[in-house]
Amino acid sequence: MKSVDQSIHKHLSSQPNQLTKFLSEEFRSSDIAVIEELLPHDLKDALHHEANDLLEASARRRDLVLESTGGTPRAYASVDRNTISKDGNIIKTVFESDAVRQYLSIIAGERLHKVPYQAEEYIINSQEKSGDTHGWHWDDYTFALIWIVQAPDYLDGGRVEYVAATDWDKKNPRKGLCDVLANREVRSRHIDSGCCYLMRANTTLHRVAPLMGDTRRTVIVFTYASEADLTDPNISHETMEQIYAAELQAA
Ligand SMILES: O=C(O)CCC(=O)C(=O)O
Ligand SMILES: [Fe+2]
Repeated sequence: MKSVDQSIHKHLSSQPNQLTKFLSEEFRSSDIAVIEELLPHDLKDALHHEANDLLEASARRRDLVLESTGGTPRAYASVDRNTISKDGNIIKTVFESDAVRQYLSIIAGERLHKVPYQAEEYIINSQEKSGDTHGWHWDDYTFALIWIVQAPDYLDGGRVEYVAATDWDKKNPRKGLCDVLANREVRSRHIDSGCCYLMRANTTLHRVAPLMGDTRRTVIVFTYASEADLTDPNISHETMEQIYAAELQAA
């Protein structure tokens, strides 16, 4: 898919320097940056279409509580990485794009790498009914890029809530989580459809607040590794192993 990468490269080369600088400052100060125009419009439309088609064809409900993140819920429909890779095209191509990774590396101020754990490369999640949520957690790898395919109505929850500069205490996750929530200010943002956001996800506690109405929120999540992640012996994948147990066993 060389031509797709070329068109992304051309699009990103034409982004104003001021904007890129603004995004990198936003990321440096808050560990999260919302990007409106990471892709040309036709490609973004195709990306969203593919996510909706795959969801319709292959979504599976996840309804669990994860002890590894402090006993927090996951309640949504999702499509796993291998199904997206097998039945899709654009999501995989955008994930693999060197131009996207290079641009995000400028914003992050350090190099982003392809994640060395395939199951976590890209997934589709959709909170689809009242109460659906992606509960509090930290990610395994440093960077997450989340594409908002469909945002919920403003008054119906589904906001991204987060606390930057925090650590996942894997030995005592419940206590670690409660300590952060007791002592730190939680930030909250509605992120509109058509945008994506880059987050320093291994040291930013985050969740998608429960939906409160008959609305829907769909995202595509890309995971990237930092240079340090590539040799970090403490990285483990217990949340993925629980959420995608059936798929991982089948593979
Ligand atoms: O849906 C979102 O905005 C965040 C998703 C997320 O945190 C994750 O998949 O690890
Ligand atoms: Fe996450």
